[in-house]
Amino acid sequence: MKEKILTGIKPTGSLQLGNYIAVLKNLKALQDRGECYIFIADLHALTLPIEPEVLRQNSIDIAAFYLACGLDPDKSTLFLQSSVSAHAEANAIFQNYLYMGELSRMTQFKDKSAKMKESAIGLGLFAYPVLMAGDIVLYDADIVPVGDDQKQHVELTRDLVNRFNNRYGEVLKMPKPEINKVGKRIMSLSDPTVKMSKSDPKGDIFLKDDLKVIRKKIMSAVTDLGCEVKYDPENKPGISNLLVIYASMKDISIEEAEAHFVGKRYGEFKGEVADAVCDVIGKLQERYQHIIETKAYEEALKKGAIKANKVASETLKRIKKAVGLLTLE
Ligand code: ATP
Ligand code: LTN
Repeated sequence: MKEKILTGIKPTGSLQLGNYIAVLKNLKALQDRGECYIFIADLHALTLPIEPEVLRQNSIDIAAFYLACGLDPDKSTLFLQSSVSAHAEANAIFQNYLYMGELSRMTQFKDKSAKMKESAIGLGLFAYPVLMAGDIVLYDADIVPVGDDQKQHVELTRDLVNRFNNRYGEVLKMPKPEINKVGKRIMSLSDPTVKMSKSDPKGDIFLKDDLKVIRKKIMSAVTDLGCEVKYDPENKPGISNLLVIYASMKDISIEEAEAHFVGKRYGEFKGEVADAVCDVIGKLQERYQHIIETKAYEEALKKGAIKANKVASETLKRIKKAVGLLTLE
């Protein structure tokens, strides 16, 4: 039996290099390895205020970038979360098996709600991991490739699966997070102590940035004291982040990247990092542009929705039966 692999990105903003390294870059290899369910977490994007037109455009962009990275709609299932109503139904059931205490300990919730008035924090933001747990178990996912920041949510899904299966028997499949060894958390270029993130675009490299802009951002990235190109995240967070980016673009280890830059100065180092990023992103942009022009994402999303609905509704039936909801055939 092939492994089932599932992951999603929420269309909250323009895709950035961290999204590429954590998910997009690995899509082709994942697709050759197992049965892939790759989606656009558009319901999750509603957990913070967003303009309807922006949400629509971002969703199209993510679909196009998935395809540009080599996702083949004949091999993998590409879909919009909101096209599969089982996600909302699973959410209604699973909200009773995750608790306020554990949800309030989620780092993402704490970060995103920190600057908000309590009276303005939506229930959806708080319950974000409930919907996410449903996304994962509906497809019996074995593997969930994500960046480091999402690990906690997948761990909570594992807790839910344990809790649910202890109560009702072996109903849900136990998923496992899978995180890149190199590039699990890409940091901002202007402040290497904070994560690069599409909704807080400070020092981000966007996949749609003009290549000249990307080069400029890298050349002016914050570096550290000294002049040695060395991986030392504690003392040299800026240089270490750029080394990780370089290693990810070249598909080499950090040690190999370090060895390549022995004796080179920061300026030369940054120039080579910029070349590596522009090379990868430039080619990606060409494929993306073609997909946008031909609207190839439309057919892919329609086809994916049919397959995803079929799989998810079967699992949902199993879940409903387990808890005692009548499923009349
Ligand atoms: P937002 O800013 O809206 O929270 P985001 O940029 O953090 O968005 P997500 O949609 O939350 O992106 O994440 C998509 C995937 O990219 C997830 O697997 C996430 O872990 C990963 N990811 C996001 N940012 C980074 C980063 N800086 N480094 C590595 N992985 C990342
Ligand atoms: N929370 C994730 C997006 C996401 C996801 C998922 C990822 C929603 N559901 C299921 C993996 C599996 C994020 O912020 N990137």
